[in-house]
Amino acid sequence: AQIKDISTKPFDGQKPGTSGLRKRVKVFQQEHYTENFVQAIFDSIDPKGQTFVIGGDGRYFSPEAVQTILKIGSANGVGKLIIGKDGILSTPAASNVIRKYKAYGGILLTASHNPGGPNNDFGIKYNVSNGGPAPENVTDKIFQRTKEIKSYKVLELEPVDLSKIGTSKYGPTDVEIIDSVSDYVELLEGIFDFTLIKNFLQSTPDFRVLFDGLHGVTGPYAKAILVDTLGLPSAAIQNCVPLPDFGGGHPDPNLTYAHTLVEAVEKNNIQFGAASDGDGDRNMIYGKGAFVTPSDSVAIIADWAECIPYFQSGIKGLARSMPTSAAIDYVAKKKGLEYFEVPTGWKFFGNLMDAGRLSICGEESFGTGSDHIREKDGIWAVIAWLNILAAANKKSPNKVIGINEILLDHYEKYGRSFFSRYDYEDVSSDAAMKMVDALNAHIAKGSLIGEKFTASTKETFTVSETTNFNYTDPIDKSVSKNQGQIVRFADGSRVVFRLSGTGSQGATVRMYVEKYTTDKAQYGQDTAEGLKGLIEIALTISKLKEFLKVEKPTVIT
Ligand code: VG1
Ligand code: CO
Repeated sequence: AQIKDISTKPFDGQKPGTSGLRKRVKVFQQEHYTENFVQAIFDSIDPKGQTFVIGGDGRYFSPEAVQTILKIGSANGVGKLIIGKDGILSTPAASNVIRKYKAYGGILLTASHNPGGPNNDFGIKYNVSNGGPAPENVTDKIFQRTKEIKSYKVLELEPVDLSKIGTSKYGPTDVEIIDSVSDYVELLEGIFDFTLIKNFLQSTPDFRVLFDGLHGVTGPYAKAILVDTLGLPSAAIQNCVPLPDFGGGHPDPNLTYAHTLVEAVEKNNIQFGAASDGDGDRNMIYGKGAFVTPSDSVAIIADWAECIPYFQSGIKGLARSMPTSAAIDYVAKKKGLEYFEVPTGWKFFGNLMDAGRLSICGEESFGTGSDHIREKDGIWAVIAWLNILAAANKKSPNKVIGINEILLDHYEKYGRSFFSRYDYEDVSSDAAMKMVDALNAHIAKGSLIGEKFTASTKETFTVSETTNFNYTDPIDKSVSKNQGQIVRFADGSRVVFRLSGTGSQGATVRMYVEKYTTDKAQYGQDTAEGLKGLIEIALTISKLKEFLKVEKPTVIT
C-alpha cells in the first residue's frame, strides 16, 4: 500500500491539559480530529525507526484509536509499536513497559477517572522515554502543531487483530501485542515483600480484603496479584471486569463515586478495602470505619517505607503536589530527607526522580507512587498498604493492627493535617475567571494580609500570606506559573484555589482546605467537623458562591 497524504484543517482547543487531551467521545469521532492530534504528536518528535508503546484503559473508542495510531504511526516511519492486548494497559503498566523495553515514548488512550461510553469522555496522552507524561515543552509543541496542521499521513492496511499476543507487521512497522498484566506483576514482585503479606493474610483470616476495580482497567491486574499471587479468595475482588463504559459509573476512587466499595465494606465489615480509577493510577484506601486521606496515605507510606524491600537501600527524597497537605513534609523533616512541592500533575515529579532526588510522592487527588515508574500507581499503593499492615502486625502478635491504628499512630507521632477538597464542576468559565481575577487582585495588592475572619465555630483565622504558586523545576529550571492561589493563615492553615486542567467541558473550580493540629482530642475527629470553620472562611474570602452562582460543591473529597 501507498502512504497517503490526507488534507485537513486545524481544530480549536487541542491543548493537552493536566494529563493529556480529554474531550467527549463525539468530539474525537469527528472526521480528522483524532488523526490531527496523533499526527501532531509525531510531528513534535522524531518518530522514525523508534519504538512506541500503545495502550489504555479500554474505554469506548479505544480500539478505533489504536488502529488510527497504527495507520498514522506506520506512515510516519515508526519502527515498532508495542501494544497491550485488546489495546489495554493501565497507565502505570504502560509507564513500566515504556521503561522496561526502552521505548522512545508511548501513547496512552485514557481519560482516567472521567466516565466513558459514547456520550462521555475519551482522551489521548503522550508519555516520553522515562515513562512519564510529556513535560510542558513537549505538550506545548504538540498544541502548536495542532494549530497549523494541514495534512496527515496514513498507511491503510487491514486492521491488526489486537486480541492475539505475538508479533506481526503493519507495513514497514513491527507490531508486538503483549500480555497487559505480566510485566507489571513481575515489577511489583520485585518491589514488595509478597511472602510477608501472604503470611499475614493467611494467618489472619479475620482481616478481610476487598478491592473494587470500578470496571476500570485494574481488574485483571488485581486478580493476578491479589487472588492468583497472594492467594486471596475470589470474593476479595469486585467489579473487576473492564468495561468500555465502566458499567455506566464514574470510575473515580473517592467516597462519592466508589460507593460500591464503601457499601460493601460497611455491610460486610471489611477491614481493608481499596479501589482504583479507570486507568489504574489512582487509589483509595478505605476500611470499616476508616478512611485514609490521600495526603496522609503518602505520608504514612513514606514513614513506613523501610518495611518495603524496594526502599531498603534508602529513600532519596519525598514530594507532594502543592495542594496536597503538608503531612509528608513532617515525615521528611523527621527523617532528614529532602522534600519538594510541585505543581499539580504527575509530570513534575519525573525530573526529580530521573535526577535521583525523589523516591516517594503523592497528590491529594488519590494519587500515590514512587520512582519504580513515572506515573502514579493505584495497585502499587494498595499493595504498599498491605505490606505496611503485614509488617505492623508482625511487630504486634497479640493485637490485630488495622488502618485506624496506623492512622492514629501517625498522628501521635507527627500531628494531624485535616484536609478536604471541594469541587465545583461544570461552572461557567467566565465566572471562574472572574473569581480567580479577584483573588489575584488581592494577592497583587496584599489587601487580605492581616485581616481577621471569625467563623461560626468561634475560631478566628488571620491571613498571613497570599501568593500565586509559581514553580521553577530544580533540575531543568523550567518555570510553570499561575498554578493556584494560596491564602495562608497565622496558625499554619491554608486554603488554595485552582482551576482544573482535566475537564472536557466548562470549568471546574477546586478549593483545597488544610488545617494542622497537635491537639490529641482532634485526632479521632471527622474531617468535615475539623474543617468547618476554615471552609466558611474560605468561601467568604473568595466570594465563591457569589461568583459561581452555586450553593454547594458537586463533589467533596
Ligand atoms: C486532576 C487532579 C490532579 C491529577 C490529575 C490527573 O487534575 O487534581 O492531581 O494529577 O487530575 O489524574 P486537575 O487539573 O483536574 O485538578 V488522572 O487519574 O486523570 O491521570
Ligand atoms: Co487516572
